[in-house]
Amino acid sequence: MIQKNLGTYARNTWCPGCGNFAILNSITNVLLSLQEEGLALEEVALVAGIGCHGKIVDYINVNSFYSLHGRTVPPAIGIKLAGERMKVIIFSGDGDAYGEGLEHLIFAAKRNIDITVIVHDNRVYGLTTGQYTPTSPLGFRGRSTPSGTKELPLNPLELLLVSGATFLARGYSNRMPMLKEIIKAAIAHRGFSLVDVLQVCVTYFDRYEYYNGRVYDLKDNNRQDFDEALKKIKEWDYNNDVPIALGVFYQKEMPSFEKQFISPALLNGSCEEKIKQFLDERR
Ligand SMILES: Cc1ncc(C[n+]2csc(CCOP(=O)(O)OP(=O)(O)O)c2C)c(N)n1
Ligand code: SF4
Ligand SMILES: [Mg+2]
Repeated sequence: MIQKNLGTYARNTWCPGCGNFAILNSITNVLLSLQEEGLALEEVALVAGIGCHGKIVDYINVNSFYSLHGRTVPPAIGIKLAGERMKVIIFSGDGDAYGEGLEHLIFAAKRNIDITVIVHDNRVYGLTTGQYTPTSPLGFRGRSTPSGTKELPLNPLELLLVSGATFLARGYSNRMPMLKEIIKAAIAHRGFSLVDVLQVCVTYFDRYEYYNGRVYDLKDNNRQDFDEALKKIKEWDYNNDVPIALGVFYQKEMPSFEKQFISPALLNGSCEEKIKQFLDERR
């Protein structure tokens, strides 16, 4: 069935000005354009975490699954293994993906399963009103840290690159045309893809002014080069006060996990060879 718009009857409860609107607009636009290119929306499954971000699936008229907090990846893997043709797209928060659910994310990257993870990285627990998360900067003052956090943030892209992810990008909710392009490329990628979206939470951690003055587009970077990607990813460690790159840092073609269950041909030497070659290149 061809759908002209993907709106639902659900009342939107996000705060006015929230960066989640840009992600909703971008993914809706991307899904409609993929439909025009021949994708059947019945073959798309959205998986949501728990948090403000998770409500996104209520606002898109496509099959979806609400997981538990931090548990988006296991149902997404299940859907993909049960239906190899499915496009599985996760919407997760920074608390959800990088805190509670981090171990699942690492294993999904390690396996290179063909799913897309879009992280609404507002660097705060939005739904539970302002506690700090793994990407909150040092000294972040919120409900659980009134005198400021005492620990440095995690750089999730660095961790996922070394874990084996084959597509890693960063977008920003206030750069929507670019965000659409990045999300479309992530969905098209065959393998594990993750887009860390700097999604501003206007209520608990308003960073519009900060990001607007610092973001720049990655241009002419060699996406296939692991070392170059690592260097660029490490440039901004989610804490230091430097320019912040947006775009695709890394993209590499590799056999994906689910294929190995459906194609006996891939279980023979050729698949192992490709994995070995991939690892050799990274040494
Ligand atoms: C297992 C479990 N732990 C904690 C919670 C409470 N909880 C619900 S949402 C949330 C934080 C959400 O933060 P994030 O993932 O960053 O999403 P955001 O609201 O910022 O979009 C927490 C701690 C829960 N529902 N389940
Ligand atoms: S609390 Fe923050 S993340 Fe949640 S809807 Fe409001 S602005 Fe958006
Ligand atoms: Mg959050």
